[in-house]
Amino acid sequence: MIKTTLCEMLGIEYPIFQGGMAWVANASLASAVSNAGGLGIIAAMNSNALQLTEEIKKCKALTKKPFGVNIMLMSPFADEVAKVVVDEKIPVVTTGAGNPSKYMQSWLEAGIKVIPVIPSTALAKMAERNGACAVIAEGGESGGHVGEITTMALVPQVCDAVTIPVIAAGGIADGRGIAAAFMLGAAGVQLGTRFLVATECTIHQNYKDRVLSAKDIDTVTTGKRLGHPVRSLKNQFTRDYTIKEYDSTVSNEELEALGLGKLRAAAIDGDIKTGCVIAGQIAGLVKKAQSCKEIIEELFTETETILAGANKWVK
Ligand code: TUI
Repeated sequence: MIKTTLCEMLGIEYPIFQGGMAWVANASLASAVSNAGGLGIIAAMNSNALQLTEEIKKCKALTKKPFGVNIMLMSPFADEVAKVVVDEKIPVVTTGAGNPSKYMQSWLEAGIKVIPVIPSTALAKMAERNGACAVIAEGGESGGHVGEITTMALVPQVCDAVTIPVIAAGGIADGRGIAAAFMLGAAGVQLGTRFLVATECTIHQNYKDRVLSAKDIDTVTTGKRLGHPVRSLKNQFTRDYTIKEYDSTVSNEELEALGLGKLRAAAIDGDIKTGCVIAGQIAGLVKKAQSCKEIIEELFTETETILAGANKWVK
């Protein structure tokens, strides 16, 4: 079985995180991933302090294994949920969409292991200086809010820039991707898109079906004009948004308003036409629904086979 330094550091069996996806990563999904030996992560994203506390309690009832919470730093509730993770003694916090510096001291004093998502070497170095125990280097292949650099280019550069373990994210959905991440120097991986179709993932079936039918070129980013590009599956929403994004008569405020509530519409209500169906570029590889346990075991069986030299092209 593949073990890395991350397993020991976090008390997990497999060096894999489930991404803290907004409107997706709830107690059901996070507990299933943790019970399967990975690190399940609850997304605080759309929750206020009370809602996050409830979700954490549900997760604690469903697993005795460690799980994490992801704090989306652009969330209007970031300050209040930052306190919840301390009160609830969450062992691991990941952050996204910003710089977590202002919360680091209180989290570290509470004994929380902090693992920020970073899209550049500069932010990785800053995270290490501020006490992060690892970083998640997320390439632009990912779903959701994305940076410019691809996983292939970002991961080895981040590995050279810091001494703490690096977790690779973006464009990984099978054992080939995990093996490649190890080759680039990563100590673990974070997957989002593959877990969207997990049986324990409670999003609307329409969303899951859309991911299962996705092809390689089906994702697009929108929102670059506002400085926050978001990758999702092409649909009526992305077409309308793109037209308005390139129309100078449309104000930034109008554009912001256009995106409001669209992820919830897709994930909860199943509106995959005018909602924002977030998924990464690797969606085209995701072809079957499985339990989190099946997904994780299959991923690492494949990884082991590949790392043992079973690549058919190698002479
Ligand atoms: O955060 C994500 N993925 C997300 S967040 C999200 S919700 C959202 N909706 C509309 C606009 C923006 C967000 C949906 N998916 N992944 C982690 C991630 N973090 N990707 C990129 C970053 C990031 C970007 C800038 C991390 C740090 C950062 O720092 C900038 C700075 O200097 O503060």
